[in-house]
Amino acid sequence: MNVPNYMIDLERVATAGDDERDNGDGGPDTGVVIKTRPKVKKPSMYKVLMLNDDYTPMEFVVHVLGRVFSKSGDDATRIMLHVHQKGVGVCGVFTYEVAETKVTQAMDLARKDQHPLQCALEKE
Ligand code: TYC
Repeated sequence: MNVPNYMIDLERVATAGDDERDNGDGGPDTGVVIKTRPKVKKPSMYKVLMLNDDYTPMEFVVHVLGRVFSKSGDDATRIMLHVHQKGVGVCGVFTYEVAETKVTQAMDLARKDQHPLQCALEKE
């Protein structure tokens, strides 16, 4: 069965009762557990990008970077200035669901204050 790649595939853990290991004595199969190597793949990672615009106040962008992306004041200011000067910058790299949640949180804060701030996801 296909499971998300960050989960251990439990079907790969078999007991003697499940397969050809019945010894034919009619008694209960003994509970020998055969553990195969768990399938563990690294999840894909996604960059959260922040885009420049002409209207969102610098102070508000720094606030969002602190609140949503847990950046220190210095890091938040550095990222904000990078975006302001280059047009786009990276706020962080996360698994898909975390990245998507942070985009939503940042843009919800902006929308509440009527700022046009935009964020986007980019697969690494
Ligand atoms: N360019 C904006 C200004 O001059 C500041 C800003 C920085 C806006 C980063 C958005 O993602 C952004 N007020």
